[in-house]
Amino acid sequence: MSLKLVETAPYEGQKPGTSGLRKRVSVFQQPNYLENFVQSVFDTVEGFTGKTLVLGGDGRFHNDVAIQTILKMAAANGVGKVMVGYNGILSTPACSCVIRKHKTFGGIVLSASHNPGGPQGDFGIKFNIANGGPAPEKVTDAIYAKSQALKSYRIIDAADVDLSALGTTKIGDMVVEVFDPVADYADQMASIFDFDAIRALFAKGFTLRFDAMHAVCGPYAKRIIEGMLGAPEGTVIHAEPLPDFGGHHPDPNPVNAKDLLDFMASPDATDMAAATDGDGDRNMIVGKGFAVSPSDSLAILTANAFLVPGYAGGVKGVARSMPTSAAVDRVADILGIPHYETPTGWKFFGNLLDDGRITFCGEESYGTSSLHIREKDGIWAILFWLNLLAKTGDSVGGLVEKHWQRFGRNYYSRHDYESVDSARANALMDHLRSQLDSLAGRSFGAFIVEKADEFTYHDPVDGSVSEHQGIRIFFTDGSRIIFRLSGTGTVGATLRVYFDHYDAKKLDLAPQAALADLIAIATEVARLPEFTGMTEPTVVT
Ligand code: G16
Repeated sequence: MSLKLVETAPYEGQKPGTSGLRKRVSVFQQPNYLENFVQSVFDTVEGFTGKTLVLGGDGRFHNDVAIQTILKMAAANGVGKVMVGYNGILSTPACSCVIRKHKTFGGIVLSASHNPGGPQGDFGIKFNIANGGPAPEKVTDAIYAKSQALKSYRIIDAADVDLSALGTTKIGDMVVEVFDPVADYADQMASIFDFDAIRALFAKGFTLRFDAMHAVCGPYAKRIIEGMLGAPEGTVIHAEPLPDFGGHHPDPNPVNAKDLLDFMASPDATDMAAATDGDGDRNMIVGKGFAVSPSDSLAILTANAFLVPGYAGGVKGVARSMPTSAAVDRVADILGIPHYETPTGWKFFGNLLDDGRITFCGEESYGTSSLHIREKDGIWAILFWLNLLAKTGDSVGGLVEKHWQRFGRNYYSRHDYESVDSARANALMDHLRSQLDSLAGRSFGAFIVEKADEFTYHDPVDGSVSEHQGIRIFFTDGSRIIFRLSGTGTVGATLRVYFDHYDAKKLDLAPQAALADLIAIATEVARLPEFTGMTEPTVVT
């Protein structure tokens, strides 16, 4: 085994987006591309010599190749030990759990999350810090700066590690431990939720369909839901992680999990259905005939947290990303707890959680979690719902309706325009910016603009400032339209337009109908067809 210093040259564009560096697999397969980024991480973070790192991914194509490279580079850079998931598998929430439980220096997650996989699909890499959460912007900015001036990387010439054998081995002086990626996470879930009550629910004949979308959650859901909680075998479908996710798009939303929604609208529907994404941090909850809005899910979990043993001590506060509906704010106001509004990106919740300000946080993009880890957590959210159903004896639909009756309803939807030409998408945002000073006071039918701005976040814990986090139009009745460009896409630009409209009395409208006026206003103000070249969004959530 010998240590090599390999000369390299910077690649443009290795700037982490909303959640790590995500590119086409073919981009990552270029000589030294992954190596450059990994060396930039080691050159940026300090104090890892002799310490432990956690490593794993969602099993997508290139996962295995990348893991072997990272192991050899970790050894060459002086890491003391790497804990790597069996067969390279480790969900994002389980990685956060393991980092925290074993007090490691940090971890590396290989995933492009909900983006498609396979040789033609996407790949990604993300560095998580010692609190178990994604590296904050100041760290990712520094990694990017290093990548743009990189001249060489360090790697050890060694044989590949057998990831299909649990136990320890060595590369040079570095210990490699191939560990069971489910065990610690499953223990944590059992310590939060009332597993006895959920077991009793299944024993009474309650039915669930859990779609793991051939992504990372299959082994977790099999062991926890079918194994520990006694749900019948076959409850978890698409349970085997596949490098191309079986050709599907592992994004649990009404478009990419349409089969699940169709099933739940059929006479064969189970009592509840749920799906998780590529790396297991997103979740979708489905009742008979409808999907629960992620913003509502966050609000409902917060309002009912007292039914879950892990949160019986109370809720300190809540946070949501800015484009997420204000449903949880109403719950927080009634509970008398603070609520925070952060930019899109899970990394912005880290300080609030570490500072003890919040118990729950969530996003409209199908992410919900709590202070138990520092990532969003798909299976956690599903277990939370099961816990609520077990304790109340209610249905998914029943819980949602009762919530609206008590708090009113935030009609909410997100419209995505995918693969828009980047220059045109930026021109659209500039066009909106140019109107910010003139929109206030303008009437659009019954809607009057109260103010319009571009969201800047001032982190209340460390004082950091994040600018350009979305353009917001507020109306006098409390409705909002938000425009932002996604930071997770890999082809062109994805424009996201978010709609939020509150009604305390009319609770049973179809969301797109309830939001029709706001949708028309957005189309006019942003000249959507002209800039996007599309007359309809490609995804509606
Ligand atoms: C990531 C981030 C989330 C964010 C989502 C969408 O999720 O962790 O915080 O809400 O992307 O971001 P954007 O609107 O910029 O595409 P994931 O599940 O992809 O890691």
